Order: sequence, then structure tokens, then C-alpha cells
Amino acid sequence: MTPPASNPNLFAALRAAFPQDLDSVAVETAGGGAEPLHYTWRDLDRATAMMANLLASLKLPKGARVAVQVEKSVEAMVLYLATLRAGYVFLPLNTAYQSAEIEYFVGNAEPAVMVCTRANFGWISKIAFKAGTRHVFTLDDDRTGSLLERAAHCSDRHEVAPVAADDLAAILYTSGTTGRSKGAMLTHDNLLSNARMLKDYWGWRPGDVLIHALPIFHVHGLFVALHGALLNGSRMIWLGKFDPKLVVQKMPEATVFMGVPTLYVRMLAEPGLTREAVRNMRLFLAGSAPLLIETFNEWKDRTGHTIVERYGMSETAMLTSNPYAADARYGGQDERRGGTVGFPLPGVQLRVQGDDGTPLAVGEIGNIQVAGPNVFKGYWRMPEKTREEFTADGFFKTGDVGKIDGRGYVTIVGRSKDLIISGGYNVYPAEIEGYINELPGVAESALVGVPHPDFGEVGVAVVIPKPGATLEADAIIATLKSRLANFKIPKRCFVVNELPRNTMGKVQKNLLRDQHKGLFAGK
Ligand code: MLC
Ligand code: AMP
Repeated sequence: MTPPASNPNLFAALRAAFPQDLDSVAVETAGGGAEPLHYTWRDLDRATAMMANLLASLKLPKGARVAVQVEKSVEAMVLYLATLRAGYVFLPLNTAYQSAEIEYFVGNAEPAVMVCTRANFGWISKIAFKAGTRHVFTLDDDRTGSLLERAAHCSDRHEVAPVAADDLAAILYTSGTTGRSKGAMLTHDNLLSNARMLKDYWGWRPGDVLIHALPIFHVHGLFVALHGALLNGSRMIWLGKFDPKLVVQKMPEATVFMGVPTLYVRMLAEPGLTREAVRNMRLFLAGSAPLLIETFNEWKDRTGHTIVERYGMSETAMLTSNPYAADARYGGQDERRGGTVGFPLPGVQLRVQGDDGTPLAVGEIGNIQVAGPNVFKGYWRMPEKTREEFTADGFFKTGDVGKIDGRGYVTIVGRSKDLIISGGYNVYPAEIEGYINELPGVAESALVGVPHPDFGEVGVAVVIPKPGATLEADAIIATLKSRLANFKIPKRCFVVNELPRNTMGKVQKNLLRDQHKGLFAGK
């Protein structure tokens, strides 16, 4: 591996990995009912240069944030790369977020630039201008919008902006267990060190082709998948939206696939998923949520491939992975074990501690804490929250609960943070309960996660009316839909008279989870 020349800008390293033949295909689009488009490496180089020149022409201050809420497209990926190239900070936003959510992120991050779809320009520009954002551009997934129009007038030559290794490359908002979302600040070095290590660990090799079917506003699609392919100079088959049939159809042309467990569950429902279809595949990776052992086994039976499950977070990028190849440390005997997330990755320190901070013995269950070059710089403008989430000796408290066995395999058994992971998206009960509690006639509420065959886990709301008030579950859901991102909407809502509480008065969510755990069984 060659270290970057002198500029630790992540883009410089990605650009250095472009293949010699710049006219070979870097990205091929698929799906959406449109003819496939082909982008060469030269196209990516020129397009990122033009967009970086556009950003540079705005004379933004150092550390300026570029907030982006657009549909997935190659141009959206170019915008990410151009932001790095120009030395600014990328702030991706889930396309499902609605106005209250956007208002918070924009108010908190104070981006200098906002990029949104044309359809949302009216309300988003209002929010952005109010927050002091000077530049609002549009970008749609059909290669139109003011961003591209403006970039078209810019030079296609651009010197990668110099940055320091610990300058910010991106801010990713992760919802908070209490209160508002926190922006995880990730540096160029956080992302590049993780990407370089994964390139080796997962054995990326010449000729690899990645099917990219994940959204590009989270760690998994934006960093793990995209950096993996780019750092290996690998072609990507680029889907704007996950479509299980299309992915299976495209598999013979590919070697690597990455997905959240829901994607694997949906592909298993495709009759076309056969050993023949996966004959050229080298590696299937899963993460962002627990992969059920049933899915792991069924995938093995159907395809002959053992999924490599790995574990990570917005704050840390990737932390552990099942082995790709047998590890000499363990006599070359390791296997990819379903139900575990594998070993701490090279350079990552991972330990399990009791609630009182004592180290736990092999096999004992406790709080997972991590350290390493991949661990973020802190939460945006939340120094106190940042301090709280680190131990005195510098380990980050993941909020995940797990154990490490004698061989070093890490298993996640639960979370100390009150969080529901639904189809790979995080839903924080405290946030949803806050919205429900503000509705007229609501005394209080509790949101719990219950098993779901497609999304793994989904939220169910239990709502208590104020004395004398009448509440309709359907009306509560309808109101939430008008205010919150769709994946945060409880799949069911129950209006009841009281919540179960322990002697301290704390709501016993475990009892509610138990009561509703069969709601979606067999659906
Ligand atoms: C969609 N819906 C969901 C949902 N996604 N509900 C719960 N959980 C989800 N994840 C709902 C919508 O609200 C809608 O409901 C209905 O499902 C159909 O919406 P859709 O947009 O058509 O859904 P679909 O395109 O099928 O999306 C499903 C999905 C998507 C699984 C493809 O959720 C997805 O791409 N998930 C991946 C998320 C991801 O990349 N996570 C990585 C985080 S990084 P209604 O009622 O309106 O019809 C991270 C770190 C790490 O965690 O370790 O990687
Ligand atoms: P996010 O904040 O969206 O980055 O989500 C990170 C969280 O996803 C982690 O703290 C874990 O709780 C969870 N997660 C990621 N990968 C896995 C996995 N393979 N198994 C179980 N949980 C996971």
C-alpha cells in the first residue's frame, strides 16, 4: 500500500487509486427504467474537478459544510467526492427527512451550501436561507439541476485541496437517545484509515466489480461500499434504489455485494437466486443491523456462499468483521461464524466492560467500547455530550452490549441505548415519543421494537390518553406520517389506559416488547 504523497485529503487517495486506463468504465447505472449510463474514470475525474471548482468559486470559509438531500445518482456521488476534493465537509441527509427534521439539521450544522431536489427547493431553501445558508442548488437524479448547470461552466482541472489528516471530511447525524440528533464529525484520516484497512482485510483484488445498491447518506453505502470500490479502482454497478430482482440479475457481472440484512431477506425471496446466478461472486458482506442466523444459513444453502457479517457505527466506521481469509493468528482455522460480528479489525481496540467500568472476562456480557484511528473526533458543537461518550482513557462507548469469546469473536447481544434498527435505519424511541406526546389528548407514550420478518425490527407505539380524551390509533399514525421520515413511523399503534412500570416508576419496555413480539410473526 502506498501512503498518500503529502496531502492527506481522502479524495487524493481515492484519485490515486483510479486505474491507469482512465477511459475504462468506472460506474454503470442499472434500474429505474432508464437505459444504463456508463461513466469512465476520466468522467469522474473531470466531473469532480468541475464541481470542486464551483465550490471553490463560492469562496467558502475553511470547514464549511455542504448539506445534501438528493436522490441517489452518480452525480450525487460526484458531489460527495467534489466536496472532499475542494476540502469542505460533506453532510448527507436521508431523503425521507421532512421539514421539521431538515430544519433541525440545517439550524444545527449551519451549512454554507445546501443541495436539494427541485421538488423540495421551495421549502428547503426557505429553511436554509433562514439558517444563514448563502447558496442553495438543486440536483435531480436525471442529471439536471442548477448545481450541474453551474458546474458546467467551471474548469475540469482542479488541484486537490490540501487538508490536515484530522480536518473534517463529513458530518453524519445520528439520532440521540435523549433530545436531538448529534452530528458525528469524521476526519479524512478516520475514513481513509478505515477504507485502507478494509481493502486489505476483505481482499479487494483486480477485476472486482461491486453492486452498489445502498443509499449514499449513511456509512454503509457512502463509505464502506463506495470507498471500497474506488480505492480498488473497481467498477461499480450502480442502482438508484435497491431492487432484489435486478440485483440477482446483475450478479453474474459482479464479484462483491454489500447490504443490510433486509436486502438479503428480500433477495432470498427471488427464485432467480441460484448458485448459477452467483457463480462469479467472491464476497457477500452484511451489516448495520443483526443478521439473523436463519438468513445466514439460508443464504449458504441457496448460494454456497457464507456471508461475512461485520459491525460498525456512524461514529466509528467499521469496527469488527468476520474473517475473509483464515487468520494465521488462529492457526488459519477461523471461519465466518453466523450470529457473531467477527474479530476487531486491525488497528481497532475493542473491549467489554461492566457498568461500573471493570473489565469483563472472556464470554461475559457487557458494554462494548472501542478506540482506534477510525473513531470520530466528537459530536458537532456538543463538547459535553462528546465527553460523556468517551471513557477517561479515551475509549468510545458504543452503546452496544456484547461479549468476546476465547477465540476473539465478538457477539452483539443487545444495546444499552434505547434504539430500534429497522431495515438498517436507526429509530430512536425518545424522538418519536416526543412527537407523540405533543399531540393533543396524549398523556404519554412508549415506542418499542418488535421482530419483523422483512425489516428485522419495527417500532410499535403504545399511547396513553389524557383523562377524558379519546384517541384514534390511525389518526396518530397519520399525523406522524405528515411530520416524520417514513421509516420512523410506528408500524402499529395501540391506545391503552396505562403503561407497565416498575417500583421506581420507570416504564417497563421489556414487558411491552414481550406483549407485542408476535405481532408480525409469519407476515
Ligand atoms: C422503508 N420503509 C421502512 C424502511 N424503509 N420502514 C421501516 N424501516 C425501513 N428501513 C417503509 C416506508 O416507510 C414505506 O411505508 C414502505 O416501507 C415502503 O417504502 P420504500 O421506500 O418503497 O421502501 P424500500 O425502498 O423497499 O426500502 C427498504 C430498504 C431501505 C430496506 C431498501 O430501508 C434501505 O435502503 N435500507 C438500508 C439502510 C442503510 O443503508 N443503512 C445503513 C446505515 S449505516 P409506507 O407505510 O409509507 O408504505 C450503519 C452503520 C453500519 O448502520 O454498520 O453500517
Ligand atoms: P448507525 O448509528 O446508523 O451508524 O448505527 C450503528 C449501530 O448499528 C451500531 O451501534 C449497532 O447497534 C448496529 N449495528 C451495526 N452493524 C451491526 C451488526 N452487524 N450486528 C448488530 N448490530 C449492528
